[in-house]
Amino acid sequence: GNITELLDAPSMNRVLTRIAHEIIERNKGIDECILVGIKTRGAYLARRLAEKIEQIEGKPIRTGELDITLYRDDLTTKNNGEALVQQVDIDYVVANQKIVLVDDVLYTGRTVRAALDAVMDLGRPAQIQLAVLVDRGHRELPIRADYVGKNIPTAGTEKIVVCLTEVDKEDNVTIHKL
Ligand code: 3GP
Ligand code: 5GP
Ligand code: MG
Repeated sequence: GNITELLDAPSMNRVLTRIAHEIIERNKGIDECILVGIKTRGAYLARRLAEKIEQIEGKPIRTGELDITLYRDDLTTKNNGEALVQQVDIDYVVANQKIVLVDDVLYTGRTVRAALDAVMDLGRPAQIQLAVLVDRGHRELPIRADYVGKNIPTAGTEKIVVCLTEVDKEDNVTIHKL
């Protein structure tokens, strides 16, 4: 199929810089915020945002990670099509804090729903926000992102490929039409 580039490395960097500023602005600082990245690529994006926020604010922001796997193709389990939390790495008290979930691609919203459950199991946050690099549409749940890098209306048959230097040698976002 054909491949189109949606974000190159400089554009991705600008988008992340903009989201870092938006997070600081919306929360009037970051003292009560914890960035929580959804593995794999959402966790790397959360670390990049944390680095930018620290540069802008002159102090560190707390970060954590969630490992959530989607069993979309697994017809052998009762969890078919559902997102399951595999691991929670948040070494802070979440009660009364503002949690900013970070993921690479937002699609059906099922991964985020599982992330909301995992965070709320740890305590009662003051607020949970969501930042995504790409919103490709096709939500199956009433979930939306507070910070969006790029809105990309997609067909169900299309695939967004997010490459990050931490795992993929390069930074870019492409759409693959099947
Ligand atoms: P990620 O862990 O960095 O998000 O799920 C494993 C990888 O497969 C994901 O990487 C994601 O980039 C890619 N992927 C592409 N389409 C899908 C999809 O529909 N669901 C999930 N879970 N991952 C997808
Ligand atoms: P959702 O649970 O919203 O359907 O999907 C969110 C998760 O699935 C993201 O973390 C992402 O890894 C993956 N995902 C869904 N669709 C795509 C896609 O088109 N491209 C990529 N890279 N990941 C996707
Ligand atoms: Mg992801």
